[in-house]
Formats: sequence, C-alpha cells, structure tokens
Amino acid sequence: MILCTQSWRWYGPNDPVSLSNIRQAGATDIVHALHHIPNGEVWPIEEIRARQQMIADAGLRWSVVESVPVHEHIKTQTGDFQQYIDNYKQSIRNLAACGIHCITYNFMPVLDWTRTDLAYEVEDGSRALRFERAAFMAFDLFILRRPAAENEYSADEKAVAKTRFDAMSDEERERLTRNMIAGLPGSEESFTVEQFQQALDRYAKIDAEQLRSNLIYFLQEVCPVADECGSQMVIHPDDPPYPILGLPRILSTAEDFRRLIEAVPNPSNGLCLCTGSFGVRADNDLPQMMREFGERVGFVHLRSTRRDADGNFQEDNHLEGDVPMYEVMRALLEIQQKYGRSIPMRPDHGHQMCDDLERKSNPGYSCYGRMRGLAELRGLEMGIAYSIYNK
Ligand code: DNO
Repeated sequence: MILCTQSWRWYGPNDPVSLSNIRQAGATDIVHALHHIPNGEVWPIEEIRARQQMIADAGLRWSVVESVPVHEHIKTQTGDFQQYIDNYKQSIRNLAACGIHCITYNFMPVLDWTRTDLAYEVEDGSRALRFERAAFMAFDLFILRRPAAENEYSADEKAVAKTRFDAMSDEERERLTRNMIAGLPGSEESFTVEQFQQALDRYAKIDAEQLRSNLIYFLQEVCPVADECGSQMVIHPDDPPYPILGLPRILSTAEDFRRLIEAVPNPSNGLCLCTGSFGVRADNDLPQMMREFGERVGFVHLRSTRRDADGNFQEDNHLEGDVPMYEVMRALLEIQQKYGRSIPMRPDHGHQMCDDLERKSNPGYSCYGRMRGLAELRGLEMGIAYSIYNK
C-alpha cells in the first residue's frame, strides 16, 4: 500500500514556523525555495546544498521545490528571456545534482495568488483568506483605475463596486491595495500602484493564446533537460482560476492542462494539482482530474474553498467547503497504487487560529491551521487506505 508523502511548506530561516514545529506536526518532507535568489538567476549548487543540510539536520527532507519562479520576460517573451530560460535549465540541473527532482512553477502573469482579505473572521473565531468580488472590483475601478476596467464590468457590477468603495475607510483601502499588490507569501513580485499598472500594460497585446504559446515554448525548452535529469516540472493552476484585471489565464481547467500535454508530451511536463485553486470553479471535477492526469500529478496541494453566488470565495477547513476531499483522497490513493509511487502532498494554507491569532505569521501559512489540516488529511487517508487496500 502506497501512501502520500506528507510535506509542509517552509519559507526558510525567517519562517515563524520552524523546522522543529514542522517535524512535530508530523510532516516528513519539506517544500521549499531559495527565496533570496533574485528571480531569473541560477540557483547555485552550494546554496541548494546548504539549505538541504539545514533541513536534514532537523530530521526532514527537502523533496519539492515551490517555486523556481518563471521570470516575467519568459512569460511575455521579451528582453533577456532566452537567457532566463537557460538559467532555468541550469537550476533544474543543479537541483537534480542535489537529488531534488520535483519543481513547482506557475505561469500567472504579473501576480501569483490573489486575495482581497487575509484575516476574514469566520464563525468559530479563526481567520481565513478570502476573495471578495465587490472589494476586488472596487480596487480595479477606483483604486487602480485601470483604463480598460470600465468596459469589462456590467452597470450592476459597477454600482456594487462603487457602494463597496464608498463604504471603505482610508485604512481599509490601503489594506486592500496592499493585499492585492504587495505580494502574498511565496509570490516573488511586489509593486506600487504605478508599477503595477505598468506591469499590467506589458500584457496589453498578449492574449490567452499568445501566453499559452509562450508557456509551450518555455516547456519545449526546459522539459528535455528535466527529462534527462529524471525531474518533473509541475505547473500550479491559476488562483483564482479565471482572468482577472484584464490579464490572460491559461491554466484554470482540465482542458487547459490537456492542451498543455498534447503540445508538450514529455514525461517531465507535470501538474501540481491544487484542489483549492481549481476547486473555485464548479466545472472542475477534481477526483476526475486526479484520475485523468494521474501519471502527471507530481505534487498535490490539499485545500478547500467555499464559493457563493456573488463570485466570492473563502478558504474553508480542509474537510469542509466545496472540495469533495474524501473523493479527492480516494482518487489520490488510487493513482499512487496504479503508478506505484508515493506523491508528495501538503496541507495547503490553513486558518489562523489558537495561539497563532496573537502571533505574526505568513497569511495562509501559520502553524496550527495547517497542523489541523495535515492531521485531518492524514487521518482521512489512513482511513480510506486501510479500508480499501489492506486486505
Ligand atoms: C499559494 C501558493 C502559490 C504557489 C505558486 C506556485 O499559497 O500555492 O504561491 O506556490 O503559484 O508557483
């Protein structure tokens, strides 16, 4: 019987959640990145080794990279993009030389994941990450004042956004702006409002098909190297999984990933199946995606969201909300038996709760919420596994 590799994201020596905390939470493997290396530069072997040693000294193993970021010039195919691609190849080789073979990345333009509220109080007193559509539109129309936004929303939506904006204090407006553009944990970019508009402008002539073709080009370049190294590139889906701020999106649905593997069939072209991101769309059938892409699923983020009819969503407890976690876990167990390999999963995000409410932590990445998530998920996994496979 093959079970998941239980992993945990660690942001490095300054992460308020220490390696020792992580070990006590029960994870065995670490998901990590060299955040101090500027986006686009090669990750040197010595730096990788030093981190690896630090993690090993704590009794853990660094097995997944999240992420080696893809430089904006690669996404837009401008400037020194070819050099950045060459650097990326070298980072893949260097990581492989250290025995690290799973590399997460995303191809979201400008922004990584996006939320309007990082401390939304839920009924039990814990705090969750939330995407509120009215606040998002208020930011777009009245704070950023993006020129094209006027034509992209209906009259009703504009009215909702205006009411929301008028009701916000200056402090709330500032906080919303920060949440939107200052970079959430793990994002490698952060902007002022002016810089942000300039970054959006770089996509003025890039539609989804152009962005997709830039992604395909990138993969055609790096996948042969990853194949040779026995490594896998796992793409993280768009979060949220639809176009925002006039930016194109190309990895929001099963069909998007299908198109990607048709274009680049190399075995190293893999998927980071993030149930929280894909799960915001009701038309993404998560257990089905797990089965269909099984061979290519190299890494799994387990998280649930709860959406409503107004286009808002918030992060829910791992076993609640819209993600059918039992079915997802069952499918994950099935593919592991079928392909004969353990897949790393991590409890993705978690509510800020208990003592963490008084502590400074990375939004979504505090200790107790993820510990609760991991505990629930590993229990769910063991329950399913023993009732099905342990004959
Ligand atoms: C958020 C994360 C993302 C993810 C990147 C992968 O919590 O899931 O920041 O790490 O998109 O490249």
